[in-house]
Amino acid sequence: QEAHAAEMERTFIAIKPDGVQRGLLAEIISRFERKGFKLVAIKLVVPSKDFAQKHYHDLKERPFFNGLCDFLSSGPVLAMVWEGEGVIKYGRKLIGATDPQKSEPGTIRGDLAVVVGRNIIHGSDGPETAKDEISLWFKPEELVNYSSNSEKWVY
Ligand code: RTP
Repeated sequence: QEAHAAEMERTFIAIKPDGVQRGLLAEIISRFERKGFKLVAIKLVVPSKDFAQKHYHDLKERPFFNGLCDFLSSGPVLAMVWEGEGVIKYGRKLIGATDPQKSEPGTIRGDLAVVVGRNIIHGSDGPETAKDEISLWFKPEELVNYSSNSEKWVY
């Protein structure tokens, strides 16, 4: 069972300061929970600007990089790790397109956000980023190992 948990796919999901301030935590968590994914780590943090720059290092050449890092460090962020088969790709699907004007209704951004600079949530875009982001935001001991049920229909 431990070996199984160690191999299970994980992704980093963060509710950005706009999502926290708008009171959307329960709504967003509930979408991941109801899908059947398993929460293995969660904490509320105000990242420093330096930390935000580390998180978004891939985007440092983009014109919006500075504003984006200011925004991410402007208030509490709910950092989470979710686990389950296909959770990286399907997590992105639940989240919807980066620009909420293009996200489909039914997705988190499609239903709950309007502009790209305030799109309420972040999700890792692939296995490598997921690994990097989980280790940037969490210490190994903050990832909780537990079995959510004894059946196989929930991860
Ligand atoms: P995320 O990493 O937050 O899940 O978003 P993403 O992969 O869908 O989009 P990415 O291109 O990695 O951009 C990261 C975040 O930067 C902000 N952004 N602002 N034109 C703009 O002002 C602009 N473009 C992107 C968004 O908050 C986006 O989520």
